[in-house]
Amino acid sequence: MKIYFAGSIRGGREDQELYLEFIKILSNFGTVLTEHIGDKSLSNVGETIVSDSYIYERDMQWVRESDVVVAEVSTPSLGVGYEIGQAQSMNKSVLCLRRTTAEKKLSAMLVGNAYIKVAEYSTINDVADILRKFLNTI
Ligand code: 6IA
Repeated sequence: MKIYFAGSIRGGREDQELYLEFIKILSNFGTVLTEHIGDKSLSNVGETIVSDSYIYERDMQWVRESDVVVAEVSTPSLGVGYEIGQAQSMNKSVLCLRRTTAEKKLSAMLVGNAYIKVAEYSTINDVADILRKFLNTI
């Protein structure tokens, strides 16, 4: 299974260590195409060696190739929101995960969207359970 994991970059890197945990769990279910999301050295400026258009084309190709898109949405990110919308238009399965303690309320574009599954979690053990249940249905 090819998994596209989406998490905030320019939206803010506060949850970078959490993304790393997600990627570790997701790797048990298949190939995570976007391992860089958990990379500590990737700042909120993003990858500096490659151009924005290279990143855009590459990431959209990975969304096309993926079987499922899993997004951590606690830190609001325009890029993550865009990827989720594109994934929906490509008929991909989409799961969004949000910490119960996240500061901002999640956008109605996701919460009010019947196509997208949104799950809340408190601990990383909850994440493992939610992912197992969701990915085993794909
Ligand atoms: O708006 P954001 O930067 O928070 O968007 C984050 C999402 O878009 C992630 O899920 C990534 O898949 C994708 N993305 C956005 N920017 C990048 C990036 N570098 N490197 C990898 N993936 C990205 C940013 C810019 C750089 C050339 C300076």
